[in-house]
Amino acid sequence: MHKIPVAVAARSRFQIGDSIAIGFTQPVAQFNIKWNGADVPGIEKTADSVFVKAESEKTGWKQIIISGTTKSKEAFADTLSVELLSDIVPKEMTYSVLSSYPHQKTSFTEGLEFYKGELYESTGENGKSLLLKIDLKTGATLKSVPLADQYFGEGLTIVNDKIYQLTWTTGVGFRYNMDFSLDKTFTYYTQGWGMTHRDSTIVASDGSNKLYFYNTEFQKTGELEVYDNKGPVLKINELEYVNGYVFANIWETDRIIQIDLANGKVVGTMDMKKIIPAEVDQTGSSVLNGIAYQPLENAFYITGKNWPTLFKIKISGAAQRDQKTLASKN
Ligand SMILES: [Ca+2]
Repeated sequence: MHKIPVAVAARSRFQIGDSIAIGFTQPVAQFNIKWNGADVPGIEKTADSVFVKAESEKTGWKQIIISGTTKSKEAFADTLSVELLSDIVPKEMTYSVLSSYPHQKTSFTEGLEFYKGELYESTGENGKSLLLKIDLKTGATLKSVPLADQYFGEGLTIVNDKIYQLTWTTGVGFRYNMDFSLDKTFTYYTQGWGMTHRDSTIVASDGSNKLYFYNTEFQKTGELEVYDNKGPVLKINELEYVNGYVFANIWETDRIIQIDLANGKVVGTMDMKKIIPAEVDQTGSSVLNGIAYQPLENAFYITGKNWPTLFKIKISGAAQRDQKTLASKN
């Protein structure tokens, strides 16, 4: 059945806090509005429209259901999907290089993380993909395990002495023990891009604007849509969780963004163009990718695919979670 809707909106994209105008295509006797399944507290009315305030903690797609009866006594129920953008402008972050270390040019970096002070890396490309433990000072391989040729290695994270590694398009991931012996194979239903974790919740990206949450058995527990004030931020790649935020490489750009994990808003953005080593072919696939946070130094280590260098940097201007607020909420 195809029916002309009674309730309509002129557009679907709004910022959090905006007033969403809903018009009626015919006279309405009475109506009720649900915002994501809940009653809407404040509805403003004019002669031919109602206004719903786009109240939401989180960015992303929301649903408005308007049901009621027209003056010609016909019942109606219309659904409007609206996409809520962030209501804040991301702050420009800056960095300073503290030191630089060698990075293996054969490593097509897809994951980078410190665990108990030691550096681990996951590399991609079919037939060349590896899980690596790296000597930070020399860049040399301390331990490695290859992936079978059909797997293109992607994100890496380590939780409770288990190493998790994604693959790009096969929907298969690997969990290893700290000696690199295979502990378990798991599956998921998106592409595999970047990975990090908050406590024992694994956070993964798939090249869209979404972050997916998994438990340590890799069962999905939730997802988050990431937006700045202009729209969805696509191609979220390698990830690093720090104090309530996720820092992420955006594929095929020289940018790292800071995402508030509580609401999906991009709070910071940083141009890394100047850090790209001179010998890196910027027309190819050798893009910035790889962020690892070292809490003991409050420093980030960043590199790129096939880059000769791993940089230790200090980031300035990043948003900070109020630790007191965090504590009182828990
Ligand atoms: Ca990382």
